[in-house]
Amino acid sequence: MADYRAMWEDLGMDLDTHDQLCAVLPDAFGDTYLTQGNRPDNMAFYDFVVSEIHGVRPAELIELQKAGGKVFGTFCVFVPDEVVIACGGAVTGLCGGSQFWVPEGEKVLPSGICPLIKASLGAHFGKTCPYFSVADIYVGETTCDGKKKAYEILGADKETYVMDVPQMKREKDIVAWADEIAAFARKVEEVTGNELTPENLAAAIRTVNEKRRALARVFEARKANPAPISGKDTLLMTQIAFFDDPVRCAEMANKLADELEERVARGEGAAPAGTKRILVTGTPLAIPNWKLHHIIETSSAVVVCEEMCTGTRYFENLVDEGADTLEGQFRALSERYMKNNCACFTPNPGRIADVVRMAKEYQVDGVIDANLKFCTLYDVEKPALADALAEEGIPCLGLETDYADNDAEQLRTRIGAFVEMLGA
Ligand code: BJ8
Repeated sequence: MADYRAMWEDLGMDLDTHDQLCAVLPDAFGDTYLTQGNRPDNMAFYDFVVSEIHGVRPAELIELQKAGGKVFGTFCVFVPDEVVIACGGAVTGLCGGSQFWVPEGEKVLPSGICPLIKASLGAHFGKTCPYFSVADIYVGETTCDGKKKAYEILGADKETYVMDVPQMKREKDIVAWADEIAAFARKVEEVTGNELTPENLAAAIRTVNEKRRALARVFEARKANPAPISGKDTLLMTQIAFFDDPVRCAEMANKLADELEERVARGEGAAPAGTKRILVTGTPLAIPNWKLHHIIETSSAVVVCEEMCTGTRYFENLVDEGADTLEGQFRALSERYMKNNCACFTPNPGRIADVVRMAKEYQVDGVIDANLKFCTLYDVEKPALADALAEEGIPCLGLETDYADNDAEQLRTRIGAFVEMLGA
């Protein structure tokens, strides 16, 4: 990695503690990623981004700020990037995916809260993540109790705007979410100093739709058997999409998709034909949480789909591009975002239907339903999902894990037995 110490110092980061994080990441990435065989050539871009993860993109965001732009840090796929982009701002994902940040988070949160929330607050308060430091404002959302309350703690330290996500999917909820997007738009105008117009919002909607189409092409290629790319590599592409410039993200994903389509035409796989195909569903896998995929893919299986926010929920469903008034565009945004089947909704039959549909489309041999410890929302949905899959004759393994490595061997044993059972 190039030398970014001066930049990190200017951002007010804790350099000594941050050095400890920088010291372990290259080995973790090398052991998990660079040991894979037959990777697509276009993964070189994503490998480079990881090698510079705390340098190159934060430096770009600082350049944007020098030119008068603002950076919005987000924690959930419900926040409509389109509104920020339309006003000349940038969006960066902030969900913490490393155990490194958890102890710092536990200083301000109870320990019985999900590791994603603890790691996110730990990254903020420990001053060891440049994305938290560079953000001008955080944007939270009322999806789960843990996050809702954590935003109060974050908000006492840095401006945090919270969007009120409806908990049901009735017509009045879609109207309410459109109103909430309109209120967010006023906040974005205030922060950026730029006016939101039907023209700049239409352009931003097209930009983000292009990114969704590009990511969808990569996933489409994974439906082929043998799978042309590993789950680990696809997960990395998706994780980086949360940080990257949306135009570049689409360009790089399209290049990767071109290569994968050629592989599919040649019948070339990242794993040999006959490798057991797994769909993973559940809570998001924020970077650098690669534990589950790594265990699955070193247990004679390949992950071919993620039904999660670091997966299909991030790109499925486009925003209708036909509206030409802000009111119509807010409605179109609301309709698209409200199609997300997060477990925060009640009832939430759409997620179960999605998993069953995708299990067939991606020709999977089995489903792994994995949630982060203390995530009640996804935990409660487990039995209903397992029943629906059983009715279709699709094997399902339910797991609960966190960011620490101390359950890795136990997970390996359970996943290994599951994969072996798929072959029996
Ligand atoms: S739309 S999945 S990104 S809320 S794992 S913090 S739910 S206790 S991350 Fe999520 Fe938005 Fe939903 Fe997606 Fe809470 Fe559960 Fe933790 Fe979670």
